Amino acid sequence: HAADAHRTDLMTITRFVLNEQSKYPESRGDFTILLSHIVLGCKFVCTSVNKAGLAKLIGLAGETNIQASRYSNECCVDAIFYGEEQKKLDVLSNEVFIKALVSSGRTRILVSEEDEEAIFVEPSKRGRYCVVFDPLDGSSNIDCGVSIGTIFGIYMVKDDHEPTLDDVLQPGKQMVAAGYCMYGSSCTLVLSTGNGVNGFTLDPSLGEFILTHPDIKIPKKGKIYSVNEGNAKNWDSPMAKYVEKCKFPKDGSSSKSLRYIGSMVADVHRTLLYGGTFMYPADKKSPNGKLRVLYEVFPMSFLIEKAGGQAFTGKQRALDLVPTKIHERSPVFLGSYDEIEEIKALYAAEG
Ligand code: AHM
Ligand code: MG
Repeated sequence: HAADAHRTDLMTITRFVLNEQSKYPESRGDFTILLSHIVLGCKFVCTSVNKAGLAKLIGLAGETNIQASRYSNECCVDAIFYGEEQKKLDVLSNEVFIKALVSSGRTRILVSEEDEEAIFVEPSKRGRYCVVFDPLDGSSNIDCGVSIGTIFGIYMVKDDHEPTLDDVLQPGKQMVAAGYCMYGSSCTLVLSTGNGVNGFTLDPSLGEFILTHPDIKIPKKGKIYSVNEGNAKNWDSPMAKYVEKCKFPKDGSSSKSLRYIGSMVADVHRTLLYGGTFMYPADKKSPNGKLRVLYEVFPMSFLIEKAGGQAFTGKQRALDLVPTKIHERSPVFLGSYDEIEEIKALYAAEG
């Protein structure tokens, strides 16, 4: 009977968030509407990512479909590009999210990794939420079909003042929600609205995200470390010591495995489920690391903390950072609670 209920009583992401929001009597349903627009963006990008490999196969990349149709079956081309000029996937994803977010009527300021400037939503379409996002992260993995993803964080603006950049230059701990969608072997959306972290998998036949990973908790310890070790010659000493310890532990524990995809969403997803650490440290060449505070470090740190892990910058709790520019970078160490404790101790020791 239980299995039956499971098959016929589907917990979709919308139903899940509606349930959560009903705990707050002041809730107006705005968040649910905003989220459903984000979900639409994720579904669209998922479909586009899945078609991208096929487009490559028939030799379309970088060409309009008029040129392309010279080489291949026209009907097939139209089916893939809806008669539009082909856009690069990251550009296309950015457009889709911006249009979905603005048309929700629930947003005020948008910050995208793809746009130099923040987007201030026109007054007639304004709402209470500011959304910071990386529409398609992991660009180096796009062309070879490795997992990539969308990352987003959401702030709520309280009063009805004129929006200013300060509305989004807020520490990550002020976010009301954060999440990512991974375009991998399946399409998985992981979300936290403040209490716990939940994962939903797209059922392509229904076009709905179904709750598949309820109440994700990151293991307290981990057996995996994840970092671009090619940068090791430029690391600082606490970082070098931690990785040395992962490889040659002196306390009798077994050495850790290295896993690094180079797609933050995929690397963080694995870290959340299996435990361990994901690190993009500062190094001599990039004193602030590589990853962006607002739409990469904050949302992922928010999720990791809500799942029971920790996120650290090398100096402080990542979610305490106060960004001064929308595209600011920060080093980040995130993962299992005990692993990050160790990294914090190594940094503290060298003050
Ligand atoms: P991108 O925004 O250009 O895709 O860069 C971000 C990505 C992250 O997904 C990933 O964690 C990191 O860059 C990998 O960087 P590197 O290739 O230096 O290891
Ligand atoms: Mg990025």
